Amino acid sequence: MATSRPPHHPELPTHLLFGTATAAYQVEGAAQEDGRGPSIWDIYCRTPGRVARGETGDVACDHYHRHAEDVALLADLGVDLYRFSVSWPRIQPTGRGRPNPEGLAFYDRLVDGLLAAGIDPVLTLYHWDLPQALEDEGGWRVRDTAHRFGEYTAIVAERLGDRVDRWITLNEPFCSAFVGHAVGRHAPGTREGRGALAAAHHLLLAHGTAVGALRAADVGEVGITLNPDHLVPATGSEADHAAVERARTLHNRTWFDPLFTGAYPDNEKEVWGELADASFRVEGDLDTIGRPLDFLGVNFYRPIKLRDAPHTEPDPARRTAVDIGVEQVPYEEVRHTTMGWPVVPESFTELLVDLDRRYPGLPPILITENGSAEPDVPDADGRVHDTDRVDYLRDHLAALGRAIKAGVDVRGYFVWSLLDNFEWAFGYDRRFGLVRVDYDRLDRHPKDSFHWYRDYLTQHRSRRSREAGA
Ligand code: IFM
Repeated sequence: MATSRPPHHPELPTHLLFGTATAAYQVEGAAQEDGRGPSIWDIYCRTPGRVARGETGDVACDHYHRHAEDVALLADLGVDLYRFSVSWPRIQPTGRGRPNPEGLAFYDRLVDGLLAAGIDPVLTLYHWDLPQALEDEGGWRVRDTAHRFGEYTAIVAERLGDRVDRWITLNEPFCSAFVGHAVGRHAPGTREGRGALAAAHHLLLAHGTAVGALRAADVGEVGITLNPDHLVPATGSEADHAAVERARTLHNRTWFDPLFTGAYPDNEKEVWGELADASFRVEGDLDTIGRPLDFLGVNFYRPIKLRDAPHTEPDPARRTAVDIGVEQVPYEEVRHTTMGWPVVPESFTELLVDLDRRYPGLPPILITENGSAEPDVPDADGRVHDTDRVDYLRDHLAALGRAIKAGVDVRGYFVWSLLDNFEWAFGYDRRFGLVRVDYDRLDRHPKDSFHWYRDYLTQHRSRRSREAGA
């Protein structure tokens, strides 16, 4: 049966706010300027073999110097919101002690520029760039890092709390804990069992500690950004279903259960065996972690299909936290982006509806990232006709509309990303931007998707004003 295409501009409820997102290490550059200290990503990038072609965030998009130009692009695009992250080692070069005035001054300039352009800033406190000095003391494996994060949060809140209305504590702690400490594909790049689980716990504790600091500073709305996965069993077999449940704990429940139900997942022993001893958890931690939130950020890109598979490491004592006896199975017959990710928009609806049903007390949702990496070959005039990205965005917005119709409370949506940028271990050749960045000249070129999103936002805003006037 032929599936009908969603309209070119799917109409979403007019209360929805729209934006784009970036993160400090991926766009700022100026890595050694104005007192910024090294982060774990600076060190990871310099370790041979870790990042494609040995690329680093040293220069990135040079947003640190070109932020005014980037704010002008956002104003031209017509977004309501812009999500960016603050670089912890720009504020506290060693992760502790007195703040670096030049670091704070940079975010003052950025926030003031956004507000002057009529754009509301949405600030993420941690998008993976831990000060290396804290990593040298144990990083997220140790409890003290959560307290350091609380102090850093208080500094940023004191400085920017009068102008920033939406605060996100952590971006995708799943990646920090497990991709960083168990898969080893992100900084700090280790393959651990218990260390990764301790990192997961201390990230949650850092989040709760930061919520406390943000409430004390009386800032606006506070939330966290998670990247829950839509997990699909490869077959109807019991074994594949059980594999999906183990993966659900690794990917989703580790975060959602303590944050929104006040308990740790009840199947941890089955997932991690003796690694789940959890002696790093202290009584009272769940109360800190579960402090009420004003919104939940959800990042979504693609579903994951899984099957049951033997553990890769037979000795349980030597297993990493991600060796849970599951294997990813490729999606056949759907388009894949240059990340190798399958494009399955209906899984976006399914994920959101599923989360809504599993966690009845969830706060309102902001889709804090959604987008696609595409080949983006410029034509002879340097223009990028990224129709695949436009299709991706349109189809995911339509899928979001279906989730909202099914009762999910969504308040905002951000395209990842405003600019092509440093895509972590893949370096610069995975392009997610609405705006092409020429990495030799560092100039910016809006792609077709930029113009499409601008038209979309214009229509959305005019429907909004019509409704307000009606
Ligand atoms: O680029 C990343 C971002 O930093 C976190 N979410 C996923 C994006 C695409 O991989």
